[in-house]
Amino acid sequence: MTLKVYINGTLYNKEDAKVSVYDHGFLYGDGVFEGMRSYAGSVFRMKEHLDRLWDSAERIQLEIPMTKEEMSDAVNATLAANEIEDGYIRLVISRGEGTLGLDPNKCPTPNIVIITDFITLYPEEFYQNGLEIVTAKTIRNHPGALDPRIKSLNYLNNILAKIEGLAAVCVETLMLNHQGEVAECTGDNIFIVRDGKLLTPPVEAGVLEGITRGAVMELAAGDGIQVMESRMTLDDVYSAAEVFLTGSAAEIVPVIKVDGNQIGDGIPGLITRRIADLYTQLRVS
Ligand code: PXG
Repeated sequence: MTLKVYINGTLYNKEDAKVSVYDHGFLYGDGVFEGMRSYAGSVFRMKEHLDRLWDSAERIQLEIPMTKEEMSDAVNATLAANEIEDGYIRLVISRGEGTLGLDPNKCPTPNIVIITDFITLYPEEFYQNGLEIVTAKTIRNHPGALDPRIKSLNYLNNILAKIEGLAAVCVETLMLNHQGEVAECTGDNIFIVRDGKLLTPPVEAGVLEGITRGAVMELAAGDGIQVMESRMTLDDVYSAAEVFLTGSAAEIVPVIKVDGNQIGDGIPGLITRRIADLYTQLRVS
């Protein structure tokens, strides 16, 4: 069966799902997006994702021409049309078709795209044995340039960081902020365990407020694991007892080596395993 893609209220076959080359999302990266997961046919934390999407859109003064309820219905209808139970959903809102100049006012109508597809997770081996990551020279966006809280279509600096990581044969790459503090990875948030406590950089350190990150903070607190937002350096990461990454696509992935430094015993730690178990229970509940 050909996958169907939603564009502005209509479902198109994947090969016919197209937007204009004059779309400012294509010309300038002018737009916002979301990446969500569905488990057993229902979208995990859709409300939080839509809230973040609307928030991102507002921060770039892009008005989404539908309600959150309509969007939620459209996402569910697209999943159902494709008979996807366990999948990945990419929501893209671009500024829309305009002229060759930057002026967003020349783009009268945003384009709304919903892609639902099947997801390839990292190989099982990474979940069992942990990942090795490196730190990129490319930093996360300066909040005064492009606020990292905005999930914008401009992912070029994260892509540059990813290229650096791939050159070191690492599937994920750590990024610092403009102050040299640890921020997050190219598509995942980071947590460390120190003295039995879970720490993750605050949003003010220049990170995307991950939905998975939020879920993990709730799960930890509910399980009696102390969790705190805290600014951190690379040395804090190198000397952590455990490190793991969180993201909608990756879920919870243990990290066992950062820039060549072994983390803890070099195997996924107990708190990481506990959080991963709790997350597995939560996503299907
Ligand atoms: N930080 C950044 C910069 C992200 O792009 C996350 C953290 C995790 O957020 P959630 O809400 O998913 O827990 C993301 C996630 C991918 C992929 O293929 C991931 C993201 C965007 C594009 C692709 O893994 N965003």
